[in-house]
Amino acid sequence: LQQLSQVEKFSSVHPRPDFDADFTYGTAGFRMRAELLDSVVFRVGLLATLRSRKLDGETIGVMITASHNPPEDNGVKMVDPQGEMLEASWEVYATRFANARSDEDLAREYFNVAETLKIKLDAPAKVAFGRDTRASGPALVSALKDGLTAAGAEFSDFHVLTTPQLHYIVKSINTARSSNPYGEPNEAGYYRKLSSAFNAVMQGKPKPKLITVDAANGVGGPKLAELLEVLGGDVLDVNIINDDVAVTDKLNYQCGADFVKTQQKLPLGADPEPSQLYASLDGDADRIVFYYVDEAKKFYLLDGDKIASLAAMFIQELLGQSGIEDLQVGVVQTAYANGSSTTFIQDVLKVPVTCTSTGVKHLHHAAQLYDIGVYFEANGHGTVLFSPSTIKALETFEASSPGQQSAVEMLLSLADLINQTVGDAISDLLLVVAVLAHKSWGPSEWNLAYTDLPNRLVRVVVNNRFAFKTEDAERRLVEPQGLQAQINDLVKKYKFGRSFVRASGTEDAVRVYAEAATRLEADELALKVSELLK
Ligand code: 16G
Ligand code: ZN
Repeated sequence: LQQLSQVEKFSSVHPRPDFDADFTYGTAGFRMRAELLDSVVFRVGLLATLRSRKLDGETIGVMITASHNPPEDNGVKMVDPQGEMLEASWEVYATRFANARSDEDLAREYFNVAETLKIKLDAPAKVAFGRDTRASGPALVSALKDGLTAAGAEFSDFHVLTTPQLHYIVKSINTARSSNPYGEPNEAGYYRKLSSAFNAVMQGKPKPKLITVDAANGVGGPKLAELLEVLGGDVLDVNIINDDVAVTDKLNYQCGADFVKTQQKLPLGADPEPSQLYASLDGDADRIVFYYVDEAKKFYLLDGDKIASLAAMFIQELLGQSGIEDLQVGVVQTAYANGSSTTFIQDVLKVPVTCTSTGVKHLHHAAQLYDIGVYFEANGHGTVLFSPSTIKALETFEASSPGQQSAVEMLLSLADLINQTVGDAISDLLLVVAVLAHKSWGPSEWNLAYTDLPNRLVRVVVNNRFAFKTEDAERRLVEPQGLQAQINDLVKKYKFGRSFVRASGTEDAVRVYAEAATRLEADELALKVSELLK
């Protein structure tokens, strides 16, 4: 009960702002203008402490970032012990905490959650946290520390990190004393793990051509530079552009993965060099897209679907060479995946594809059902998960030829190279570079595997986006009634036509996606479906 008065006392220093709407812990945690977040972050500190207590003192992560949002925004999200997103049932508590009207209400919510979940308030709790480079970060970190102090958690401040680095550290802390530690639980350990895996995968391969990486003027720039230093100068030539984190207004401005994916053009500061490989990270380095220009300076995007196809192809080939027969690689996508990528993966690679709802947690969980699950959103967030039994099968496999042996070793090195907790732009960059080196491919050869169907994404503001209910991984509307039938009638008229409508989880709008055989038809289909919503 002393703790409850502590909670109230500290909370009075972090009052809930005047804010008409409710705060919601959504797919990306809480995210909004930074000046509204002080009380929210304080309260996340309280909840993270309870979550750690609930899980017998395992370390919970808290990341302060707003990813690709503009510099004046910030956000906060919790990381579960194995480096996964917060378990969905706790999102409700996060939302309730954030919306408590007064200090007393908050203390009551705190007590109620502890009671409902039978959490002992004197049990030990540990929380590890980090932040991106936003100017509002340090103040939010102090709010978080106050929350952790009020609730009585032990905490470690990892300062400025990429989101995937924090996920890595959380998993590493919690597996440190297990028979299978994930890695050294600190930043240096992250660089060492990635660089030794990359060196193993690249053994005997020539040094790749210069790569230009746009770091969105975010945390990925300095962190990639640190990794390259650990790798050593003669392994990889990377020209990092948009790596100014000192001028915080430059973050994500005309650059970064989201800009390049949505605008389909080069970021600020990139000189078009034909056939060179380019990549853009987002503001917290958990998303990456690649691209290149041809001799005529025409721009080609290599998005998450292209990365998934490349990774699945390489892994499928290695499994074939290894002689292991009972391991299944599968790909997980969302409805936004380009139809050509799905066809290519299923029909050419003969790899099964699962479609899930938008949002990393859905893809991640579906990928865990495969022995090796490749998941990517078209926007460039994704990773490849190797199940524990797959790792065991690889480690104990008795190869009957050197070819089999090297394929198995390669798969094991890939499992170390690829962040097993969450999509990681830096790790995905190394993965793509390695696969291209193995195939002796440049970006245009990679792009040739399949040709994207022309597509169009339209944002439509409607009266009530919650009226739009979907099924079948968001591919079909069940409400408003009758609308899906009208969409179907339109789609039928277009060659390779496909279209779906879903409410955004991050904005007050509905999104319409359409693809068809030609650019004009894709645009027209998107427009016509949008008109149905008015
Ligand atoms: C969130 C999701 C992202 C998804 C996006 C869709 C996470 C960590 N992030 O940013 O995966 O692509 O929402 O946005 O899950 P939308 O609902 O506005 O289309
Ligand atoms: Zn991000």
